[in-house]
Amino acid sequence: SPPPPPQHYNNNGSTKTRHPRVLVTGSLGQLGSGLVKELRSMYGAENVVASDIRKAPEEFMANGPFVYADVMNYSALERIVVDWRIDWIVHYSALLSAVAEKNMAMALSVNMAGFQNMLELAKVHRLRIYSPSTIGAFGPSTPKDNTPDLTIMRPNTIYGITKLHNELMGEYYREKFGVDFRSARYPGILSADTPPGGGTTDYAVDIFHHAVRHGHYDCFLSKDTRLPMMYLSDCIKGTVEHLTYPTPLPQSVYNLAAVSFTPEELTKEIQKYLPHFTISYPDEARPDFRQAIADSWPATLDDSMARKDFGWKEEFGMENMVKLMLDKIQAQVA
Ligand code: AKB
Repeated sequence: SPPPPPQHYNNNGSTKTRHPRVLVTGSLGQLGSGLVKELRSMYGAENVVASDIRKAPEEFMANGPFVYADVMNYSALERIVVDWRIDWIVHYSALLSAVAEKNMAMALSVNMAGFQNMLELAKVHRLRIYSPSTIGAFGPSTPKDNTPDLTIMRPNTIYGITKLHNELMGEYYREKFGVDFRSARYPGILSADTPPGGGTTDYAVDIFHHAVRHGHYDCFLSKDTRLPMMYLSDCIKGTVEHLTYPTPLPQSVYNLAAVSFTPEELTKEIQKYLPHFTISYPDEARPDFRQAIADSWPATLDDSMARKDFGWKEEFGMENMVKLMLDKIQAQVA
């Protein structure tokens, strides 16, 4: 089985070990704040530089360095890398599927040009770079069930096209320039404290808030739309295991999965705790635009290579995830 994550980082072959200094972009998003917290607990607050283009809440600022980083501005990014002596980048800034579909020009800039800036910085400054991909990188001609890492990839959304482009560019930079590029295809991520940012899987978070607050949810996907999902802490755990693995792994990009469910199955699980909860679905003749996006994605993922190569294993299945989401949201409301 894979060795545990390193406690120290040996920079440039010196015999002295020290913690890596990590820059996290998009750190105010659904995933960024949790990852920053975890990395700070491992490496010390001063070694994890959080960044975004919005002002951070006070408590975020108090917990360690936070800087403005526009992923479109190469020289400003380079200044951060140099000034802070950055070793690793975790690149989270991106427009998600639903928002990207409505803002094509911005999605191309942020998702592709922004990523390209980070990749180039990784090449020039010999940085490790972790940038997640997504189930959205697959497309309608991809086998839907137990989708493997290596398969047909013809995404038909702007989000998917930009993410697949990034996977290929990362692999190219690894092959050509020796950049330590790492990526995982995330499923939909469920979290109670941080809201998702405009994706197709967002229904699986919204449903809990509506169930607890209003007892009803108007779902934008059809009841039998099966998609891969994961609880936030599992996603952070898998990301940290992958990011900190001491050597480059056999593949640059891995599928990462935990559970798969439909809105109807999720509703039934919620109703075990909230029996009066009701849900409605769109009229089949007039589907929401996100239905076509969801229909082009896998229903279940094969992530056996991540399990084999870096020991990935989720803690949360459907039952404990639903219970925890409801407990957390009920505590927010009380
Ligand atoms: C989205 O729905 O766009 C994201 C994703 C699956 O990448 N959550």
